[in-house]
Amino acid sequence: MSPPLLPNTAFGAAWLAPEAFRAVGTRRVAVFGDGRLTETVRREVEQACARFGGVSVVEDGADLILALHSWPELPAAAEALRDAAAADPEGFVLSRQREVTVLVAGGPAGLLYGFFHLVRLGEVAFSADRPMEQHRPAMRRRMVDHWDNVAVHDVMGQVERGYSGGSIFWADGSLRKDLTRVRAYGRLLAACGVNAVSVNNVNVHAVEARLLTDRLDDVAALADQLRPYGVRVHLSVSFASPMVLGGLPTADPLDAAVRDWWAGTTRRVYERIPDFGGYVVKADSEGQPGPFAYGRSHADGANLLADALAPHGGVVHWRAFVYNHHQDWRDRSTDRARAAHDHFAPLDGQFRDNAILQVKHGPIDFQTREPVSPVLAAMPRTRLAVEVQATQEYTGQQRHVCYLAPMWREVLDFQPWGPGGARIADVAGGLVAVSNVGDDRFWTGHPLAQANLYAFGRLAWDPGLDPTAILDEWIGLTFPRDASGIPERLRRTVHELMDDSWRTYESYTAPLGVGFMVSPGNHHYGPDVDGYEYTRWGTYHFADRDGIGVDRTWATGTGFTAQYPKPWSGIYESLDQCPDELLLFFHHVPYSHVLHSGTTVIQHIYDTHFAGADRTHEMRSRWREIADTDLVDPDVYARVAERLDEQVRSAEEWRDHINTYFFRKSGVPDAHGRKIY
Ligand code: GCW
Repeated sequence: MSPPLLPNTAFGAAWLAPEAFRAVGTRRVAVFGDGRLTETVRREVEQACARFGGVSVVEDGADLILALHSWPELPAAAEALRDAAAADPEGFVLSRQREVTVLVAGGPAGLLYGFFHLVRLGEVAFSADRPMEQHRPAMRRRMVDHWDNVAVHDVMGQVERGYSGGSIFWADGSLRKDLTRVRAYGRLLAACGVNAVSVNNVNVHAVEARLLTDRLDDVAALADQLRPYGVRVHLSVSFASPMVLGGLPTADPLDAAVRDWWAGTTRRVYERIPDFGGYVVKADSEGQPGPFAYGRSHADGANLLADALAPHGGVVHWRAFVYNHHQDWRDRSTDRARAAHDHFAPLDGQFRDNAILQVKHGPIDFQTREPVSPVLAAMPRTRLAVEVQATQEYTGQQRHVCYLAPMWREVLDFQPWGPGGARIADVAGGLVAVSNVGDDRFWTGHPLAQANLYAFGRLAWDPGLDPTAILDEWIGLTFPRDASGIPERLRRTVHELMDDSWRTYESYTAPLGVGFMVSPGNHHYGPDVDGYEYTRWGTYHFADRDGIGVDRTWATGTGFTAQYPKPWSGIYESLDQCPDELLLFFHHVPYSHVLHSGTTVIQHIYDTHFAGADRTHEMRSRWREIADTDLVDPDVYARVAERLDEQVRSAEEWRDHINTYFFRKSGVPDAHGRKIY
């Protein structure tokens, strides 16, 4: 039996709690425009007004005007903003004009985003002295990728690396019969600015491969639900599709029959779904088929699909996650961190305009702390998207509180060419998150993990936003409140739990950027210091009795540091300059090595692990303090409380494994004599 289709608690409304619509819903609102998305906005306005006593009016007497800049007869108050609004079809201008709050959008999508911006602002949007604001998205492509399987697959379950139950799209091997929740999802995505979704796993199994051809109706049904919120549907496709679906003897990207097959298949997709977004491809990666089998490059592979999509306005997201997953751990010359740059940097300039190279934010694999991938600085003539994981595969699997916006903000702020140069946010035109939602009644397993998806969308829209401010927005939109707003005490509690939770998580898990130390057999949850050490996956820490870390310098190591432009190649190369938090990613050092912070590596490991585990106790205490209040729904309270118990248990387990392991390796006692086993 599939779990309930609609979230059955107040929290199921996520960041569109009905109460959040009060400010708009008490106004007299006039909407000028037509088309599908404008109709969506009209319906939203009507719904809000029906709840809070506002009315939908024509121009006269309006205290809120929402308008498309292209509307021929704009009221005078909106006319003044027409030109400014024209700049971007997804953007909008908001201003107080003649005592009316006026929002004029550059296009239908802008109207929708503008409407949700008003909801976010609440009453302050109507204050008399509010200066004019102009908004447009920094990133054109703001996408959520689902690793959802149509059918349940082996040990991964239905959603690969999913910690929120089953898929919201698929159940029991078919499309869900009731898609109400998909529509609610589209609405949530629009409200944080996301405009694209891919609906199946990048590891494409046999059943899912057929979505492209004979199960296209299912994809069309999903597109129908998401279209009213401006979200375009994409499919993950298998590079071997011409063989497995088309019966051809090859999938060679330069073969004429293969090219025809993709062109014809793609044409049929667009006949069925005219606004289909395009494809996502994981090729030559962890067993997925790809162009290497034919001696072709990844540019050949990506361009094959780009050419099929181009006549219809679609794009291909081609993933750069290509590495040898059959490495011999004894082979010290191979470095997985180098792989994406080695494969892709030489291809810069060879990709079509509608091919987007989708690059994981770090060179390895979504670890808690990694340097920014050097690929992002090496391909100025290629369209790039940065991929992050909202699903918490390596950051606590939605059992731990781990607010990821501070990490993502650091990635987006990184200046590969040094201070004053461009940031990652300037060189990437897209941000993609692996989804963290499922059919769980709170959407994300851990109720507080909703904030990660919300923050993702907001950062893709504006990478300059402050993570704490985003969290504040999320709190304001999510928790129940009365007319005077969210109680201050609740706000404070949630901030105390979440603001620094990423750094807290980092402090009790693998130290100083070395990564992994998780169990391959336990789905990457919990500590297993040597879990990956003698495997084929290329993720090693090389701890011995004297020291730890991976020498990635060009002087004595794998040469990975040389993949960065200056000044970072030099900074990472230098033991003196390398930032502490990435030290073991770039260098193998003795336990006695003194960090910039003044402590030795071994003492740092002990200190951070004791402090991190202690911090989880504090987090739990903060939450327990609101137990007997009515600040949160009891169901939400209980779920968070239960997960915090697990976080405390797990953080102590991490602490004791890591500390004991390094004490036994190094023989160096803790300077403060704390308990190590
Ligand atoms: O982090 C790893 C995951 C795999 C995933 C892969 C990828 C979808 O452990 O489950 O496969 O990354 O990004 O393709």
